[in-house]
Amino acid sequence: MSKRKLSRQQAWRVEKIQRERAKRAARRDDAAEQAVTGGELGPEQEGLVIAHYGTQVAVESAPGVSQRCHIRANIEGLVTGDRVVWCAGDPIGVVVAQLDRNSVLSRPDPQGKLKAVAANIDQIFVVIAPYPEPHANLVDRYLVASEVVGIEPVILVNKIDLLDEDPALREQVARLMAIYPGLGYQVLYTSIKQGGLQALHQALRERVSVFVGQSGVGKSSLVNALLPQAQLRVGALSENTRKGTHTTTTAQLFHLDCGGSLIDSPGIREFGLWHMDRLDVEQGFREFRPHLGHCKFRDCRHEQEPGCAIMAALESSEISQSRLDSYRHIVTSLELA
Ligand SMILES: Nc1nc2c(ncn2[C@@H]2O[C@H](COP(=O)(O)OP(=O)(O)OP(=O)(O)O)[C@@H](O)[C@H]2O)c(=O)[nH]1
Ligand SMILES: [Mg+2]
Ligand SMILES: [Zn+2]
Repeated sequence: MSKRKLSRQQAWRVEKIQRERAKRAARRDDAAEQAVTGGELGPEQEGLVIAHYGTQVAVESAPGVSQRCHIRANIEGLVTGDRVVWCAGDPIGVVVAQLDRNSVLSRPDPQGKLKAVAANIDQIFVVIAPYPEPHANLVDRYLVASEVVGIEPVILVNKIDLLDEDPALREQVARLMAIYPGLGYQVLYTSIKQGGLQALHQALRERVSVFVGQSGVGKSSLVNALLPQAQLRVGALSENTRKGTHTTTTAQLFHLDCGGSLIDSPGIREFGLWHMDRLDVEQGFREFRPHLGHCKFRDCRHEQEPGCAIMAALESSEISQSRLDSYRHIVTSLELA
């Protein structure tokens, strides 16, 4: 549940949204139950959810063959990438069961409630760009989230063509990214203007990947560059703020020629980790792990306690100042939430 306190107005809005959601769910259940009991459905078969449209999903039985489906009342929180049992119908099928997931990426919604974004994924591409400028600690927040759910993250810096015009910015990006390869994270650089997406193609091969990141960093543009037939809508940045304009509204899965699948997801405003506590965040900084449990005090916060193993690792350069700062920043943001 949310640790954030809601103002009265926010609370009222949340309640209104929940009432509307309940009404929609009741309508949806009617439609699904009618289809199930109406006897006009095909046999049960397995399928893959490739897109989510509010109360319905698109389910694929084989690559390129899909149908819109209602969702049976007892199934909650289906997301793109879920494997399901479904029955074809005319014109709309029905999802009758959800199969187990081997992984799920979630994030808190604006009310702080954890919501799944995509299921059964092998790797998370954290997409950033010079513009819109990354929020403070955004990459580390995503890395922590990926580590905690055990899905391999890859950092993807897009729009590198913009760095050609600005050597100071190029320097800044290089400095920000320098630390990650040494921690074992792959960092890729791309531009849809300059081509050269071979390394990205290679990294996507034979795996299920999801693009996440701020609105406007070019996630959908990259999908279009990799797979022109996807024809996803892309949106220019706002002229005033140079921020994204939330163009993609639903996660959608595509099959790539190289054998992998790729899920494009809606950009986020803020990637909070409100659902985590300090111990999760510690574990999410992978270079901290060998040192955790070795501090003098069991509840050490790694600030200025004597005998702190994390501070000792900082002294010996096994942990960098910037990652320790990032850890502290994230933990403080959790405490303020
Ligand atoms: N210069 C440059 N612009 C790019 C590049 N990739 C994307 N863009 C532009 O960035 C803007 C945003 O692109 P989108 O693909 O809509 O971004 P998104 O991450 O999908 O955004 P949301 O769907 O809102 O999350 C568009 O104007 C694109 O043309 C790039 O490599 N270089
Ligand atoms: Mg998009
Ligand atoms: Zn410590």
